[in-house]
Amino acid sequence: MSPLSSSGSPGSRTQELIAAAEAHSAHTYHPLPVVVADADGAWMTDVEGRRYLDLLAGYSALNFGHGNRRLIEAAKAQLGRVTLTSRAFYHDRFAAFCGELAALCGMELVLPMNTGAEAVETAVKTARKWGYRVKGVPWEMAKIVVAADNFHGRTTTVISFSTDRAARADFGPYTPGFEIVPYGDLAAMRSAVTENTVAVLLEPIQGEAGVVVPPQGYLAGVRELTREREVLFVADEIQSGLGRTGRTFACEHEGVVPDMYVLGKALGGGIVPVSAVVSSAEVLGVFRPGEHGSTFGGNPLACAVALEVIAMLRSGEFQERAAGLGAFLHGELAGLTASGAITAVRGRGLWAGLDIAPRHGTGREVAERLMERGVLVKDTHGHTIRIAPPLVISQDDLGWGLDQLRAELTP
Ligand code: IF1
Repeated sequence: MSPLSSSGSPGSRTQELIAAAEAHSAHTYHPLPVVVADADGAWMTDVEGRRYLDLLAGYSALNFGHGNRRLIEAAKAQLGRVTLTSRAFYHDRFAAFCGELAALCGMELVLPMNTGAEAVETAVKTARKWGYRVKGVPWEMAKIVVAADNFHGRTTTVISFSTDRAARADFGPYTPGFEIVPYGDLAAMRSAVTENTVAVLLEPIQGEAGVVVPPQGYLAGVRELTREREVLFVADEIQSGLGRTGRTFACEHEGVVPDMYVLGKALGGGIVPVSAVVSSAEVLGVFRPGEHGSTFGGNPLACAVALEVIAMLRSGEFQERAAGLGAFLHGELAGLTASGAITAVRGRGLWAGLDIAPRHGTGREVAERLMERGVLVKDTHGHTIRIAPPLVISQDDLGWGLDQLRAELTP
């Protein structure tokens, strides 16, 4: 299925392009040595013509696969009409985008942005303003409770409440106003909440931490606590949302509806960056003209693509695929766990974090060897690998990818 060169060593074109990229870019990443030139569905082709199964899907930004026909058509049609107006004017896709995204979320108002980090920043500003103007928290006293090992983006404020050394070490001074508690610990969360707490900001499943699913009842407990204490429950569903876990939102697995969804990644269909904060009129209604915005936020191209994404999610087809393929994925991984090659598997739906037995090397080393077998995954934290294929992947292709993993981890 994957016609890879038998040597698996990078070709000269690949080496050339990597050297040139490293010569002219800041070294903020350590990519696998593959240079992609083309992609379709769950497959990517590199500059040497080698094919790879994409089991990362742009960290869930490509939930609908590479080159998804419906999404490409929606983008193309919009490219021929109007692509940018700025928010100084209305455009004819804006109302539908806001209305339909709000409806998908069961909420009232939408505040569109572009990247995930911007949407998280927007959520922070919204919660603070709501805290001062609605809850009545004394000025400058607002506190937001977050979880250890979170990943919410890379702006200076967002890294201020990161616990990851690399992500924050040299970038202070830090923004105050955040309280960090262990993830999954409801008692710790309860003690951290005070009358000045305006929000609890959580990933319903922690992605970067290694696809960590909180203990059963945690999200529901946070919901109850935040309701009791008049605190906003802000769910960062940037990675977990929009079908990945087998539901539209990961919060649904515990029957929880937060006060605010923070969305990104897959909302842009893997074509354009589209993010948004979605909430009630009481909460997002705090903003007045001039208080927040973005040149590109809610632009016509973004709205056109996102509208198609929303329409695709409305059918439930992708959530169902994620649930079905997810059951297959986790069944196969359970087999590998039983064999001892994997020491732990976490996740929900078509999303898994696996801890590789140390005898097989680091996650990075396993990812490099899988690359040579035509499978692309991404490591995190030493011995963990995450798997998040496009939701359009066929079960055969996924099975083939897992065969490669099994072959790699079987002596
Ligand atoms: C990178 C991780 C994934 C996110 C959640 C906000 C953002 C993200 C829950 C910010 C972004 C990314 C960014 C990417 C790596 C990646 C990631 F490993 F860091 F955690 F997906 F697993 N909230 N996640 O996951 O969104 O501003 O990037 O649009 O290279 O930093 P953004």
